[in-house]
Amino acid sequence: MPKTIMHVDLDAFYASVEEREHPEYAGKPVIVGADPKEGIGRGVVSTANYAARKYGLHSAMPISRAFKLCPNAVFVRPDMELYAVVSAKIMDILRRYGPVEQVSVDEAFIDVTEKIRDSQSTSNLANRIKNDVKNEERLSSSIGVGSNKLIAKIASDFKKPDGITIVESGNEKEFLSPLPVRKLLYVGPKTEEHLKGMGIKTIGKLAEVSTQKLLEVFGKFGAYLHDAANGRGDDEVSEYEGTVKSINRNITFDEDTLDPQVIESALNSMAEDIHESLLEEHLSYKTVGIRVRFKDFETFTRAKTINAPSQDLAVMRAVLLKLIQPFYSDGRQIRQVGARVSSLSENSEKQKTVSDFFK
Ligand code: TTP
Ligand code: MG
Repeated sequence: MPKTIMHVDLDAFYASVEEREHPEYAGKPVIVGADPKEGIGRGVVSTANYAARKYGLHSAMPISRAFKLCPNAVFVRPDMELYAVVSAKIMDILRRYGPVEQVSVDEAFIDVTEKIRDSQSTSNLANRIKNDVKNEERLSSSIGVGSNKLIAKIASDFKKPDGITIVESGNEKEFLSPLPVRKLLYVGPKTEEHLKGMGIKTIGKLAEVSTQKLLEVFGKFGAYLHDAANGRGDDEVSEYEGTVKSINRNITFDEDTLDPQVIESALNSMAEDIHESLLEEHLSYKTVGIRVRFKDFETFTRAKTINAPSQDLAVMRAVLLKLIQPFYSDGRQIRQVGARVSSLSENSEKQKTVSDFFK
């Protein structure tokens, strides 16, 4: 029996939360991201509300370009803690309707198979979920429904913002067919180019290519492409995977630098920030990582896993400092550094660290 999976994705999430908190932003373009500094700011746009998107703005665009396109927008710095709190509340709402697998801060799958009797009840249920989120959190969302996660996810993007798209079981191929191959998860610009070279632009065209051929060209990934293009995908909603897998922060320097003092103070402040989130969420980490982006945008990541889960700030700092050392001898100046903890687990009494006793 096919399952019924919903994918819920909040509309312009960070920007919508900011609008909700600041009624004075009503009707204005709102851009959440780095400080534009009158157009010379570095760093990027996290997201923009739909009013700002009319000017061509989007996530990951340099903030300086965003400032040029829309100088009169409201520019705000992200408030990650607030978004995490709102996100947790939304996930609690979704859990009323079935098992939830959280995918990112603003999106989740729900297995609603048990709640569905007919197509009428599918659309009623999707509406109810959207209304709950709207009434309780004053936020707008889009929902996609399908027999597996691949279809549900693509469907939630189909009528954004504030849309519901239901793909009936049996109609998967028909739904995907006209869409560009880029809509498939894991198909990035490189695969897109490759497929274009083979004369394949739409998912429908891709579905016609034999598995054999795709295996020859892409190896194992070819088998995935064949299944995905034919509307087949994973329908297991795993609540375990839904727990937060990592916490990270990034800092873009005002000027590219190789000054250890500047770099290490950035690492320290990110560590403090991450540590605070860990305390709030009652989480411990086992892996600490850094991400270094050089002036020319070449980017490296390094990570170290410690013996036992810890919540300790000093340990995190020490690992970050150790990981950054080799990058000083590269000679290139650094544009951006990131810090990240992963392999997170819920705290138990046993995992308490020395610093817990001195709080
Ligand atoms: P998305 O769901 O991709 O984007 P969105 O919610 O802003 O807009 P919509 O879903 O309506 O298209 O990402 C969720 C949040 O994650 C987003 O509000 C900000 C953050 N984000 C970044 O910080 N950087 C990015 O590059 C992206 C894509 C998202
Ligand atoms: Mg979203």
